[in-house]
Amino acid sequence: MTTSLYDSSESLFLGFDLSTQQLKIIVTNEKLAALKTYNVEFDVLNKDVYGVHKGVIAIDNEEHKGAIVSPVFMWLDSLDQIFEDMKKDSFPFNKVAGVSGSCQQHGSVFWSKQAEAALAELQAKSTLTEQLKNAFTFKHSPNWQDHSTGKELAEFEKIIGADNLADISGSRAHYRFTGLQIRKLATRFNPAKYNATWRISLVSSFLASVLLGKVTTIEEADACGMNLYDIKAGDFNEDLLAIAAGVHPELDNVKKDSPEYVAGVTALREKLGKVRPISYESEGKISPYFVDRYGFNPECQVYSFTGDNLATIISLPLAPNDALISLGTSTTVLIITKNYNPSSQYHLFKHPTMPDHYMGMICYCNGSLAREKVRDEINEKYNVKDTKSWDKFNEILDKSHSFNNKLGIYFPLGEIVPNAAAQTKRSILTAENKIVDVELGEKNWVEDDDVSSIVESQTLSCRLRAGPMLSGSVKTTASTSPSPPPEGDDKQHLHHVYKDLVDKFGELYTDGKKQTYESVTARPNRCYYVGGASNNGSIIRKMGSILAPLNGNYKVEIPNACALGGAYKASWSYECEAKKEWIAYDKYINRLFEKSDGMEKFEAEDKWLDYFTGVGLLAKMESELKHN
Ligand code: XUL
Repeated sequence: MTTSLYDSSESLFLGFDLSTQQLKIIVTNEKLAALKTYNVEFDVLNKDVYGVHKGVIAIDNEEHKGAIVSPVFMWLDSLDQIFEDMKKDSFPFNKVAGVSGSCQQHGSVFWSKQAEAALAELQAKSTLTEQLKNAFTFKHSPNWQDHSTGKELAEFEKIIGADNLADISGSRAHYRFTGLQIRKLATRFNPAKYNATWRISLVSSFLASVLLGKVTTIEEADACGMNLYDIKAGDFNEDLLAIAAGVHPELDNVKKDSPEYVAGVTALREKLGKVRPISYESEGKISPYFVDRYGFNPECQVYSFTGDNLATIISLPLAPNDALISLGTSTTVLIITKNYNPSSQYHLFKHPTMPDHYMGMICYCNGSLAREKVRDEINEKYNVKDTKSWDKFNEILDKSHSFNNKLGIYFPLGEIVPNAAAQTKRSILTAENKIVDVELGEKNWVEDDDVSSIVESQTLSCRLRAGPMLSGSVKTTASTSPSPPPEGDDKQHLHHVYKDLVDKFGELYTDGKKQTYESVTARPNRCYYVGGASNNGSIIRKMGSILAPLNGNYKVEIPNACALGGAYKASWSYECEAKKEWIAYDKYINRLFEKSDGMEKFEAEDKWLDYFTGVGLLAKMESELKHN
């Protein structure tokens, strides 16, 4: 008898990841072991039919400038294809106890009135695409890279205001957010097709719906990427629905409470369906189509699917106040928090598995590109032959142990956070506490200063913006330090530090909001570093010394984070259902620490107090930046 990879697993779980360029499935078991992955690339799947490039179609005509879409049928074909591949690989579908997954955020799928029956009657003998060909009103789904909704963005913000919209929905208006995309379709792209739409899903609830054979509810965490959902009220916001539906009194010449207004808002509410609060409960059993065609166990449960960034945070043992810092082309910071402290400069979503928790997301444009420019400048100065080498940059960075009252802001691209034009700004804080702007080559500022400055300013920006999201933590030393001072002394000391800071710089504002004692003195619990630059030990050690988390810095390598998050969500839900109780997700996922696959703790000096001056200097420099 041949032994299989799956013999020692009691139950299997599938984590889907429907991203921009591919559909991936990861197979895990009840012990959270990742056993195998499968994937289908959209650019090679039915190339002649879909003709996508990097998974999307860019439409560049006058009317829809900046539109970027994905074919819905391509996703359906990829689902049949991936299961076909797994079947060929003798995958034991009958052992799958539960599925969940992660999907690109913000995209929407528009179901027609024929969808309900078509989904319910799927037959194993033909494909999803053949049987669902009349199930959609729009055959394309707007992609998160879409920029065609400038008009709608202006309209949402004119009526609601950026900060107010962030207060209600967790984010100010963004081109890609679903509410703006819906308004575009409903008012200018194709009102007839919008009106003919029976239901609207996000990409996450679309995939869950296909697997269930019925249209399911929108998942609450992913709903926070729509600019429509009132997070505190736990319901769609009527004003925002009216804008999206094209019946807003101030925009669409429709009287409030007129039949047209009521019908417009009610129709959109019905299309979106109810949002179910965060839950571990199953949405139902897998559709007989997948049982008959691929051999799934008819008892296999489908748990709600969520957005990809949300799935990423549940792929790691993240606890409240932890931060995940992704150092790619752009820098993205994800924070787990209990504080609902919205800002127009970042996003807040509900946490997908921990009720009363949120995920904060800060997206910077300028990440590795800006650091590489400084590296190139250094390599040129020192005639380093290998122009892409980080050795000299790191050697200089390793020598900088504390803040030297010099700071630079490096934005080769216009920046979102803070909202500013492309520029470079270098400043020195004098002994008299004056901030003096300098150019490279002036007042002792040499190329070497740019090395520490860029890592410092990028990290201080995260520290400043993470502060309001974190729950106040008043400790001056990390718990790993040899002798942490007692709480009382700690508090007193911090009050002095804070007072010094305000004496030096005055009150601090970030993105128009006042920083408080609590926000400036909040420290993250743990920091996790992922993505390209997390492989540079000098950079992450420096970042770790400035952010100085209370319980350690970790470098992590998780190539399938989104899919894994989906699979863990499925196995956690399954275990909660079996025990009939809510298992705290952070406790459940903590067993990953025991395995520590791809997770490596590293030591960094604790320079948290030392960098208070840097915090003040950066806040002041940011207030002087040029805008477009
Ligand atoms: C997040 C966003 C992207 C997509 C990528 O707001 O737009 O990260 O989710 O799939």
